[in-house]
Amino acid sequence: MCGTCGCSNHDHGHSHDHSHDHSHSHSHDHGDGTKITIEQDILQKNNLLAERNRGYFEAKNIYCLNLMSSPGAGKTALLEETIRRIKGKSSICVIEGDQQTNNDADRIAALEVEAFQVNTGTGCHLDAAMVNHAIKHLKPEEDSILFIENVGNLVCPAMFDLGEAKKVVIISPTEGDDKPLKYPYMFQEADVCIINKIDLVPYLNTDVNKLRENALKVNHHLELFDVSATTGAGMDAWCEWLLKKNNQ
Ligand SMILES: Nc1nc2c(ncn2[C@@H]2O[C@H](COP(=O)(O)OP(=O)(O)OP(=O)(O)O)[C@@H](O)[C@H]2O)c(=O)[nH]1
Ligand SMILES: [Mg+2]
Repeated sequence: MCGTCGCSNHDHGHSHDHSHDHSHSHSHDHGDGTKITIEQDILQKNNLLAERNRGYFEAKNIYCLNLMSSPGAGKTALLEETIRRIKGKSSICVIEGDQQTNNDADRIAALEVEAFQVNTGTGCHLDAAMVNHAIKHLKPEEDSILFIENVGNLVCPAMFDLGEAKKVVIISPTEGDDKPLKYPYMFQEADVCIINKIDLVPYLNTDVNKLRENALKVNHHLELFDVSATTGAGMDAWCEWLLKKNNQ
């Protein structure tokens, strides 16, 4: 929970044109002054709504993946390359989370895939209410894949269940090999870890074996993929996994 940055305190006193439902965040002021109670309230409310999202996805056989990483690890680039490869094989739509801009939704829309941009303003993660709002607009088809690109942040998104089937953390070697140890919650929560920008490894000091080891040290259940969204290396294995899971 972002108690320090205060991203759950949406009473930031200005109006801005973003599309998510703030109702989850206005119930904090219990007057008892305990942050723990507030955090429990927010997470509990989020979890209830996440279960509703999950029920909707299960009923319609929508395979929902929550992609998370630090800013710039390549979530959108990975999505673009994934979409190019699987577009004819599955119906797809995308929820894009960013603090500001429609840039990422525009990048997805350029591939003729429907995308809904959620701007979180000062918020540094998506929550289940925002996803619930977005799916009412997107109306994903039955038997489809719904990708959620979370706000670029290796910390807070790990705390918020969105109702997804799988959480996917994306890490790039440019970030160094120690990140799973420094930001363990994200890696603990994730089901899949994609090491992107593998094409840059020859130019960096990062030890990718160590990066893998560190990720598995935090969570030995992680399924690992090495990919380059730019060169396409490793993309076949990732897309194969994705389509196989979607058909299960
Ligand atoms: N060399 C290389 N560059 C990549 C790769 N994937 C992404 N990039 C570059 O990394 C930069 C960031 O990529 P994005 O896809 O915008 O990253 P993001 O995680 O979506 O960023 P935010 O949404 O802002 O958090 C861009 O300049 C991409 O071209 C890759 O596999 N190899
Ligand atoms: Mg992006």
